[in-house]
Amino acid sequence: MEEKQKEAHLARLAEDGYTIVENAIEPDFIDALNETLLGLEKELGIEPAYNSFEGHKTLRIYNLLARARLFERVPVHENVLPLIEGVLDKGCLISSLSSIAILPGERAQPIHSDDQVIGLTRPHKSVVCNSMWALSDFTEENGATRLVPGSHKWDHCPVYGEHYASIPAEMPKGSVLVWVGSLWHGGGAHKAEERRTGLAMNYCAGFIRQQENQQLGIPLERVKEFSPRLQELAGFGTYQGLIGHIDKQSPREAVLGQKGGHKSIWDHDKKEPVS
Ligand SMILES: O=C(O)CCC(=O)C(=O)O
Ligand SMILES: [Fe+2]
Repeated sequence: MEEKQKEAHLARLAEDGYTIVENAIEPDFIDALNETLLGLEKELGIEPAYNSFEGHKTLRIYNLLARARLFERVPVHENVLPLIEGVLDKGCLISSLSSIAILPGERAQPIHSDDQVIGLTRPHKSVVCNSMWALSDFTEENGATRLVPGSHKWDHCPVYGEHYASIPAEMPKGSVLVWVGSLWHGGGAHKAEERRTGLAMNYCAGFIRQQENQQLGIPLERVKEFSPRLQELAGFGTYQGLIGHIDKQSPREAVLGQKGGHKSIWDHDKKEPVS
């Protein structure tokens, strides 16, 4: 992503709480993701969660990095990750990676903000930044994510189940919606025929807990094959050379047995002993 384009997106994220990157994802990658997700839905026998938040006619598959290697390209995508790093910082982490397919007849998800469970006094610096990859077109009729622009600056969270004025994040297949964790939003009602498929690629700051436990939820044999950057994003590095260390090593070194170039924050002025 070009620097100028990135700055414009970051300005919108700061002001409105969200932005849409059109033509962000390669069409053949989108096709492969759709095919893999349809296969996983069958293989895993995915059913709706039957609750008001995850939906009664919505199919969600969690922990996708443990499911197929294709998903390893998602968290590091060059048209999305720079925006996340711009909002959080380069020490950001994958919070969760799941698919959300909304099927005909689904009701609107209650408006919420993704960081409200953390309970920080609002407004606050972003500690969560999420994205929704449009694996199909997103339209008002098929349940495009609803947004309350500017609500990330408000000092309170929405009341669960209450109606709020919102706009649909309409976008063509291959686009990515990015929003900050405090923005009020929710999945839309589905009143059309074709499923609305999204990939929820969510990130958090490197100093808070990830929503999906990546270190225990992804087999280590799989993590060993991740790129170094993906290993860091999954939480196998440390934040600022400190948070997440194991005996002053990063998890990558201590658990995966890989060289991580990690330096403890305390060793910034380390000198060899004088004999
Ligand atoms: O499906 C969507 O459009 C949004 C889902 C969402 O916001 C959530 O599950 O937290
Ligand atoms: Fe959400």
